[in-house]
Amino acid sequence: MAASLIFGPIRLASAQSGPFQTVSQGLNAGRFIFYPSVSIDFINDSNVLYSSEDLPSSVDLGSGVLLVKPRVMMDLPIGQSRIRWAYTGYYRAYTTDVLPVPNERSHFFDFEALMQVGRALHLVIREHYVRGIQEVQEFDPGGEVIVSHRPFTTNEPSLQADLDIGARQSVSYVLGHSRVHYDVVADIAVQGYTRDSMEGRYNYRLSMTDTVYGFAAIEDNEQDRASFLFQDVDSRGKTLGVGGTRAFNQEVTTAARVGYQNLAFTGGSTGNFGGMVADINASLQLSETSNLSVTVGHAPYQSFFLDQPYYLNDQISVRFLHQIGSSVYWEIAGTFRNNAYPEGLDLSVRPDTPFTEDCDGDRIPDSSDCNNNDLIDGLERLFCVPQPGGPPECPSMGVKRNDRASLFEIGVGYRPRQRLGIFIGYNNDRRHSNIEQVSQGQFFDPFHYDVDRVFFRIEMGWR
Ligand SMILES: [Ca+2]
Ligand SMILES: [Ca+2]
Repeated sequence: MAASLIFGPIRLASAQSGPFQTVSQGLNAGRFIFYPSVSIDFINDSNVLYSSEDLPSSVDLGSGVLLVKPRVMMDLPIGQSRIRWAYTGYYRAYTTDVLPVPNERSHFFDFEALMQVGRALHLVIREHYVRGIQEVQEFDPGGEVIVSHRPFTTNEPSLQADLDIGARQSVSYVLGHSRVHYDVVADIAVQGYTRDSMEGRYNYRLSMTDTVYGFAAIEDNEQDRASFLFQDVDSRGKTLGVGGTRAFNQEVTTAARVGYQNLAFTGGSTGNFGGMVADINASLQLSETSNLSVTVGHAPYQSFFLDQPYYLNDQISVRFLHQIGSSVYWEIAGTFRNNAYPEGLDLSVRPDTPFTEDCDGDRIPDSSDCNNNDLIDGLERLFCVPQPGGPPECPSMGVKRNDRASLFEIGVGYRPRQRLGIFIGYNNDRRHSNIEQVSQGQFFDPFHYDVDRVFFRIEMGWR
């Protein structure tokens, strides 16, 4: 179709987040192929702090943002093997002066080596490194953690070995490690965590593109909570299930897996989790000019909220992209999330509650409950309003936290030349919870935010 010639065919949205994704030819330099590019966004953001707008003290939280994203990707094909690495920087400057870091820098580094060893063995070595400030979804895909504008580091090396044991059958071994760490933990609940995982698969190839597999996985998660009151909640998980992938040119376009997971926790006062988990990413080419991608997830994610061990996340995302003529396209996307916490909010003093308050002012902590009402004073100040001559009013006491969040995006792009594109977009990112905290004697939803962004983007280079 002639319409596709200038723009290139609409890319199949990769099911895996795509640091190596390309839409056009790169620059050849000997055996190397380079993709250098830069994009510049001019953004009007209504709430850069993700503050609750229910707060009585909430002020104007909006800001202009200039976001410059340089990217360079290098591809080195060596026979059947391939080495790629990519760097993307996020350089943000704000017009507001309320942020702790006025000019933010984030750095993403990805490495991937696909190696064919002999006829039957394929090795994949990956590294995903982020030095981030805003990009909390890198380590909290369910959306509990709010952007705090504090720097963190994530480091995720992994190794995958696939061994063919016949024309259609193979076995895989996947070893993963994640380490997440915040530099400074003042006024945030997360210090970091370390996770190790191991997975074995038996794969059966149905066709050139489609593979189904059965898997067994174990993982070990060790938390660092930045909490004086609550212990770290560590977990060990076991999962059994089945999955399938569809791939074109080594890029996975559809991946689905469903299983049963058991999580056993240590630390905190909680039972274990046992239940279904699912993760489905499908990209469908509806026509030569339109593409639909759908993501569905159901999984427990670790929590850093008070003493909660995890939250059960359900989410669905849909993205539709449509090309009009040779150089114009538009897209629309929506994500809906529900996060359910297993335990009711408990403010009461327990046998293991540490001394946190200095009741008599001699600078030595005495108790967590100076007013002797069996509620931890630090939490009582956050969640309760004192009532004259009676117990305080604590509307969230015993309530199981439940968050609902949505993300809506719409935009139109124009690509007058292969190496130049512009995009105008709008997105809205919002969340509500059923928890009420206190500020200046008034109750408000501390997990509420509602962020509107309008942006204009220029993209240049080899992408
Ligand atoms: Ca004291
Ligand atoms: Ca108390």
